[in-house]
Amino acid sequence: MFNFFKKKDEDKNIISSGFEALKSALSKTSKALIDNVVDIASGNEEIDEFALDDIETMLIKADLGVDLSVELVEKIKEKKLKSNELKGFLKEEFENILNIAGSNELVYNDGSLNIYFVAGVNGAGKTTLIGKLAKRFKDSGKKVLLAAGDTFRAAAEEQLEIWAKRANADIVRRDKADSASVVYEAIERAKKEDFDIIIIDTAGRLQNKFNLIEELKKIKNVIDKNAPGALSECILVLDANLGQNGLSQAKVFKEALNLTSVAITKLDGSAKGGIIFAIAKEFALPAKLIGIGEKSEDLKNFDKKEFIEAIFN
Ligand SMILES: Nc1nc2c(ncn2[C@@H]2O[C@H](COP(=O)(O)OP(=O)(O)O)[C@@H](O)[C@H]2O)c(=O)[nH]1
Ligand SMILES: [Mg+2]
Repeated sequence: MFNFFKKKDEDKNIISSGFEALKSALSKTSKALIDNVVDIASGNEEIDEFALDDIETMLIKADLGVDLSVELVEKIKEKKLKSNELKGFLKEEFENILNIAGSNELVYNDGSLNIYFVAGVNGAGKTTLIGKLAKRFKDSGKKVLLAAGDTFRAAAEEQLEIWAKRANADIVRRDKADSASVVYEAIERAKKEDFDIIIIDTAGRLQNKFNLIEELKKIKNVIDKNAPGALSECILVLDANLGQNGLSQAKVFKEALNLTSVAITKLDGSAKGGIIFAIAKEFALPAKLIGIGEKSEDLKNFDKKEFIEAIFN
């Protein structure tokens, strides 16, 4: 296992310009999560009951989830924190939460087939994320096959095909076929032609929860049966703008699938990026990828330190 997208020292300039892009994408999240909360209390006095109530409200509003917000406020009270200690406290807590959720490195096993199963509701940004990821893998010399498993909407397959062309990746597409059979075909082809990677696009009709979950489980079984051990990541894609709804979506998908990570899309301009902490805390699911725009280059590895720096500074 190694980090596929590890930064090299000579890329320092690229990293710093990437950091600026991240910081600007996260500016609203940073305001909601840090500035608005820290501004409630000022000076070096102990934070009083009234301020604690306001802090709790602001944390919930910043999409940290009720449980986590209440827990943080309890700690502030217990520790008898002073106003000027609040920012440092939050930073430490957020770092701890992310650490507990586990590694943020996308799993990639060199020398064998790697399957990335991508799930999430319609519009979350799955197909876009797959397109961006395919391009990154291709650019680093890997043989990439996309499986058009969202067979419900013809437009979804076309969209994936456009990304496949852009990335110069191969695609298995069978209009209106059963998604599990598309995945089966992709696995057979990948084995025969020695592909390094399959990325599976899936449907996300949450209106028909039962059917959706059955379909996803069926795909999972096809993978386990025909390519045992090849499933490198089962990724849930969440739109950052959903805030608290993201938590209920995560619950549904976690019940159906053995998720290994989340990808948070549309962080650019969203004030609800705090969802990353709520997901880490509530489901012990690490974020591994983040989307900060619609273009190929707008996919970033989730880097804890960088993320925390971007929202705290
Ligand atoms: N601003 C922004 N838009 C995004 C991002 N990721 C996806 N989108 C847009 O969100 C919309 C839905 O994305 P799509 O990949 O089709 O979602 P899917 O239904 O889950 O496959 C498209 O218009 C994308 O261009 C992102 O990180 N930032
Ligand atoms: Mg799609």
